[in-house]
Amino acid sequence: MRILAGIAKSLQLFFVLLTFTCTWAHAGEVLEVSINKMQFTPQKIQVKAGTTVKWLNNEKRTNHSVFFEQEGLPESDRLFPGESWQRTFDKPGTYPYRCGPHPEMTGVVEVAE
Ligand SMILES: [Cu+2]
Repeated sequence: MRILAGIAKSLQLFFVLLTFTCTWAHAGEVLEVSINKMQFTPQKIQVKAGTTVKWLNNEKRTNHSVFFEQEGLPESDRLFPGESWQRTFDKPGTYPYRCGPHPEMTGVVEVAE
């Protein structure tokens, strides 16, 4: 019985920690945009302020980048298949972007309060 009580205590602690970790992770959520078939998917993503957006290149052989040209920011590094790049959005607003080598590939991040 002693051992069972010990296990129950450990489990309880485990769930308390799990709950705490999930709550904390929610504050800085990470959402993913897939890059595949010469498209950003979803093309328009709506997030809350404080969210990190991660772009993942799911192509077989094409490389892309994420370029917030209108903001005057530098282009991301070229993302080869399997590579990703991320940006955290702290301020509400509309953030259009495009792919560096393929200007016809566009997307937008809408950040709400
Ligand atoms: Cu591209």
